[in-house]
Amino acid sequence: MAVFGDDKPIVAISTGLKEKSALGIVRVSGFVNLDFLKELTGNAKRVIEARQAYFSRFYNTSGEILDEGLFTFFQGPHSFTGENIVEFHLHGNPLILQRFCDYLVDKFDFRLAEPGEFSYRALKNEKLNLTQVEGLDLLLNANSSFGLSAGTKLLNNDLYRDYSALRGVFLEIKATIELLIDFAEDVGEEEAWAKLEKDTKEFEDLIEGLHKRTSGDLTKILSPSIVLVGPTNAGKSTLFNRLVGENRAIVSDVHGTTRDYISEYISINGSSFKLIDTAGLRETGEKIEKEGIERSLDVFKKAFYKLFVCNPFHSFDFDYYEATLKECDGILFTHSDVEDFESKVKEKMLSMPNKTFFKSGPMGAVYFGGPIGPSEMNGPRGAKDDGGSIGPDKLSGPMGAKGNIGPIGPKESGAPKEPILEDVISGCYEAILSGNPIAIERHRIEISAIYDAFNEFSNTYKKIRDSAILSSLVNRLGARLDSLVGIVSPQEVLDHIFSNFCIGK
Ligand SMILES: Nc1nc2c(ncn2[C@@H]2O[C@H](COP(=O)(O)OP(=O)(O)OP(=O)(O)O)[C@@H](O)[C@H]2O)c(=O)[nH]1
Ligand SMILES: [Mg+2]
Repeated sequence: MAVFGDDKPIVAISTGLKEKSALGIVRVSGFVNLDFLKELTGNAKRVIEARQAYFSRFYNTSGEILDEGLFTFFQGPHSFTGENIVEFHLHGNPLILQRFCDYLVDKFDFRLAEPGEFSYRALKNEKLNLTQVEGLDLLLNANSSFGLSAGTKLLNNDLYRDYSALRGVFLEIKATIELLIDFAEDVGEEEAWAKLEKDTKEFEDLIEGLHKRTSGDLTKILSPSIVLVGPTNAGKSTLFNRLVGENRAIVSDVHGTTRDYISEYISINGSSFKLIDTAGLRETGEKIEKEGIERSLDVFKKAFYKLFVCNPFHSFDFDYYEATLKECDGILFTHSDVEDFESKVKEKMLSMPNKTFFKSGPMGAVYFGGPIGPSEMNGPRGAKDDGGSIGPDKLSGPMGAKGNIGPIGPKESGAPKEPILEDVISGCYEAILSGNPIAIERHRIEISAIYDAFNEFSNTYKKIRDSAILSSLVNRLGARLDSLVGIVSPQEVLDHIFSNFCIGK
């Protein structure tokens, strides 16, 4: 493996490179002895024990103080990389940290680390396996709580254990087939076929379990987005601002106010979602608006939860919105503070597909929703069948900022219970997470390939009991397994994995 050039000692800022903060960490790895550290601390005789934090000043050659802070020595192989490491906890101004790194490079035999080079050395020195490195990558780049926990699990070898179990059964299958080739005429042949049958069944159960966990769109799982679409002037940006808790999007009564889509992260029931406000959809000949609409439809297609927002008082051409309405997950009506809202909503619903319907409170301030039953628009509609406009008095208070969307009326108002928007969304999200999806694209591809290779093996095995043919199929299966477990890691796989890493990791 030679993703990174040489084994020279490396140095990097391991905390953020741009933001000023109270503390920053510089990490060095791969040095032979602690002479540089003794010189840096201005104490050639100091005793430095591993895994002890020491406070010190750090000096340059002219005796000027570079900074002061803590340092800890980790003696290889008992370190993250498996090499000798020192971590310096310095003041978090990136200028201080950069000057410190530059000094180590100029004065001692260090070079600046490439992104991911510490992790690469950990892999090379078998301190981490490939799935752990991938877990680390997931953890550091996660945009959702699921990504965080999936990354942590990978780091803790959860999946690796499953893969190893699969490979263990595979090795049994392979050994039996080799035995069958070598001792075809032996008396033990029948037992060998029986063992093969048992192991094949075990492998099948394991790979099917893993294969099920590769279903679903990974982008939606790792970076779930909620997109607000709908006609111009529907109140999308008003709702967006309420949900993010600030006046992020421009709101106006001019049709086509939002051009480029904008997004912010919000937290719903503990999970993070990217909320996207989009350009209102309408027929237009205006070039920029048209481009904005195309982009809106593009993010709409990729979104995890697609909410169609509309003003029930607007008349709109259903043919134009038909596809979007069909594809959306829920429909939300705004302008509940305007007289006659309920009858307008009922009227509109007659021409809409049967989706989960929600209503916002005045100016998107509060909202509640819930599926509206089969007919009339079918069946009881809960709170609002009593008619009348929805006022804040009947609902709960205004929606909060990030992490505090809702709570929504019915629960607190004593009105009949209706599902609320955030509950519906987090319910959908939990449903896709309940299958414990595998969060690494490479693993998904390998598992699918193993699944196919196994099916080919298994179908052949059921038809003909020819150990030579089975042997070649089993070898193909083995190659994919080795690649999944990381026993064989082609250069481009490593390049791809490490290209995601940041400097200092
Ligand atoms: N009365 C009332 N007015 C609302 C409500 N929601 C939005 N509005 C008003 O409707 C107008 C359009 O609101 P926006 O949020 O800009 O609508 P939009 O869907 O983002 O519009 P585009 O960006 O043009 O697609 C603004 O004047 C809002 O103040 C509501 O619930 N009640
Ligand atoms: Mg808008």
